[in-house]
Amino acid sequence: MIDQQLVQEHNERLVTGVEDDFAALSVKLARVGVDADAMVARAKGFAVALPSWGLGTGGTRFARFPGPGEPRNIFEKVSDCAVVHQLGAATPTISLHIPWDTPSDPSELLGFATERDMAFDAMNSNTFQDQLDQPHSYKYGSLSSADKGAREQAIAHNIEVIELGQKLGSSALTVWVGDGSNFPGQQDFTRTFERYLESTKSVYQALPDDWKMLLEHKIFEPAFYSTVIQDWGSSYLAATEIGQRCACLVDLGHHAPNVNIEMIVARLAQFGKLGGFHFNDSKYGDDDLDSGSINPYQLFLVFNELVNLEMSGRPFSPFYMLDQSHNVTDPIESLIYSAAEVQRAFVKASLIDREALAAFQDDNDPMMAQATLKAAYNLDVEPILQMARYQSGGAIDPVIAYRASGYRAQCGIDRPAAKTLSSGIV
Ligand code: AFD
Ligand code: MN
Ligand code: MN
Repeated sequence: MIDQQLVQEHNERLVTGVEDDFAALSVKLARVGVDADAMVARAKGFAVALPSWGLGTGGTRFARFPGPGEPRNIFEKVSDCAVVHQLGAATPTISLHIPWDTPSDPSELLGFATERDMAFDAMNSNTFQDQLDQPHSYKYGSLSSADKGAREQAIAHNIEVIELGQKLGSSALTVWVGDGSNFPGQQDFTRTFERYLESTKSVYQALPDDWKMLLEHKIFEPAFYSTVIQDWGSSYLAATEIGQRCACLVDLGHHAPNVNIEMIVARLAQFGKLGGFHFNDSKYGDDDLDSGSINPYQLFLVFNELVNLEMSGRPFSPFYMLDQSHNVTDPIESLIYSAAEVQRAFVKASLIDREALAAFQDDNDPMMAQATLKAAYNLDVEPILQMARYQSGGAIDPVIAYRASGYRAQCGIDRPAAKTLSSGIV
């Protein structure tokens, strides 16, 4: 962790400016009947989970350029996550990837995290790569494989992930499989999907009553012709077949280009099958770029749907996670900044005048309807985010505070690079 004294000094230098900006924004918002303090409270209540696999430098299929002081094991990843949360105050939980993060002693890991005020969010299973000692290969698929042994092995792995998650206080299993085909004719679409359903139903039977199972779809990659859960339609069908506590997870980078993601969100929400998100941004495919770095308006429109859902009074508790690969930035900086971008979209979406919007929609007034959304989107809510961080004990400008702390340089000394880093990204 970073010395809290440094954070305090950082805040003392900036707080007067923040108070002035916040006062000005409060006056502006009061004119349209919005209480700025209530928005600060909302921002403080917002949380998004950190991906354990996002703490090391990612890479492409061409190369990986590691940075200094990268975490070499799950404990060092948790330490880095704690720093992200200490400064950004929006990321109190960690989403683990198994077996990359498998602890030898789960209670030791839980204790280590708890001491740092961190908890564990959804667990991710991994049946898209072979482990050294496993008897059956996933080369031709896992939960949907034609090989019964591979399917059984994948089912058993998912159940082990649930059992580990129970020991760590998690309450969800996220299942993403790379299963698919590279050639027309390679697989029978129907039989493959049937096998997937049969396997996931077996996993679901082991799901504790208070757990959720989240299905993550992805249009392509690693399979380049067909993918068993390639779109939200397949995901919805599977989640519906599997059971009530199974729902769809939307990764923002897993869609065909130009797909209207916010409408997918609305559809899944309407039918009670919106389970969670992997936030990131993309320009071309599953780019895993930092949230809000390419298309912040899309992120805002997604949150417009989420706030709508929240206001509707229907049951609402999607899992929010970041899922990014940091290739050219310090992962800690990217995660701090990205979490704040997601939080910003949430706050802006909370400022939409929904009554006016509904009236413009019913009057068929597209100009004023879209202007109502833009009015909220164009507001600078930075003082609200800064105030939320300040009141939560975080840093007003967390990336600046992080750089000033020298944390990365210290990690560079404390963590001499290992030959292989355990983190990975697809
Ligand atoms: C995949 C998915 C999924 C998975 C991850 C593995 O986004 O969330 O866990 O990459 O690195 O593309
Ligand atoms: Mn994902
Ligand atoms: Mn992905």
